[in-house]
Amino acid sequence: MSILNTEITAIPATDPGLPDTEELMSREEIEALQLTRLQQTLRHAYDNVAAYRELYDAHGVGPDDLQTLEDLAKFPFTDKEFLRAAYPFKAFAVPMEQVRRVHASSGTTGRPTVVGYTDADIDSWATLLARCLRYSGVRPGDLVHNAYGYGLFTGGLGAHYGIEKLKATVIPMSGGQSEKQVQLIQDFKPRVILCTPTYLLALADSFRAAGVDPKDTSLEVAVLGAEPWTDRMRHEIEQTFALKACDIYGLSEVMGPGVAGESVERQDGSTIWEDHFRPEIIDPISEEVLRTGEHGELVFTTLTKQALPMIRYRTHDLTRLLPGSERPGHRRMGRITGRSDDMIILRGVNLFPSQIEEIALEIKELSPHFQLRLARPGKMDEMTVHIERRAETSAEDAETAGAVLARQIKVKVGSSCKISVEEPGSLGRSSGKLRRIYDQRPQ
Ligand code: DLL
Repeated sequence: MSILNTEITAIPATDPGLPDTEELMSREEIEALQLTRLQQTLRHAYDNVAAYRELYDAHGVGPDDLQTLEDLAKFPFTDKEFLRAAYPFKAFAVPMEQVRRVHASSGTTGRPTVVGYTDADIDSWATLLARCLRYSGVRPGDLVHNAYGYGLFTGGLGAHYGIEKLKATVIPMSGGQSEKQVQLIQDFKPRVILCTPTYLLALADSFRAAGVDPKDTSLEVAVLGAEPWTDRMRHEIEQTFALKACDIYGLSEVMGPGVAGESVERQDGSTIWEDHFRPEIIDPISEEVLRTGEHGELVFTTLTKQALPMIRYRTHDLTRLLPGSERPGHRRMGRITGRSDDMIILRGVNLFPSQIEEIALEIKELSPHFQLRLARPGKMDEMTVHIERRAETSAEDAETAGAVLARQIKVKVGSSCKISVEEPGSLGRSSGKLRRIYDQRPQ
């Protein structure tokens, strides 16, 4: 078996509060490293996973066909179906006794996708998570309230190991029990919180219900991800809590949280850790590889994973690549504007919940709590935006604001929709990923 990950264990155990060697590499160094690691990964996958061997043999390609980074385009894509067909463990490239942990994505339909990690995989995941946290302003010694869900979801345990690796102190709270969260945050006084952006807003409500202004908590840094959020939502969260909010991105199939993280100094999009992942952006229809800066679907190839190498994995996340900034060797990603499977097609117009979020948050009478309900009462599809008014806004003013929202959606997105202004706190909250779309149209 080819052994990946050797370089990772060779990283000197430097001060966890300082950038590591690979983080600081130049673009040339990163690309040289990527080429070697890609060749190793392809060989490892081909030799040890029957599904890869069959896929590549059918396409007439093999590990030796990759001589340059551009040669990656010769290889076929993989997706959730590739993993589902290998359910539960057939995509693993190491013997089961070397798999130290599994996680699984819930998946709304069908079988979950199962992912696995060797000892070295867990170690590099923790290293990358620690890197993200430090980059987002967390320091060794900080008290970190981890409200990502523990369990099969990668958020809780993924972040947990990273917090420990950074030599910070973890409060393994998990999601839910908002009153308890509020109490522990007041009693323990963590400087940092990790959770989904919408859950942090739900916690703001719980603080207010407990008679505490969220601005008065000990929280100074929030590292938020696992669901799409906009810069307006960042602004809303930062104002509500008087803290700095940074993005963290990842997906189970590729590792979990920590594939990319955001610099607290710049807050200019998440930096993809390209020593471990080679990103591509493709046109989701033609599957053609697009250039840096062009919008399309994000595709990842893992470069160091032993248990579950993923090659050209289609994430369905829509975004673009941007040049590196704070870490020039590693490119950044723009905000995820949506997932190709979350796109609403309303009477021929494509729209994403993030567009509605962006527009709604410009209207001060309306809150960031909304749901999109789709129905087909007659021949035509209809969308109703159910949105809570802000507590300090009167019902009458909120109705006027609702009409403004409908007009803005028409102008900016091109769709007519109905608005239903709801009472504060009446729409459901989620302790993890929030569901925004409720599609009641007949299939
Ligand atoms: O959500 C891993 C994670 C946990 C990331 C905690 C960040 C923090 P999955 O459950 O496999 O893994 O879901 C992955 O969530 O393909 C995106 O659609 C979405 N997603 C994750 N992070 C972000 C983000 C975790 N920062 C899917 N912005 C991904 C937008 C995100 N979408």
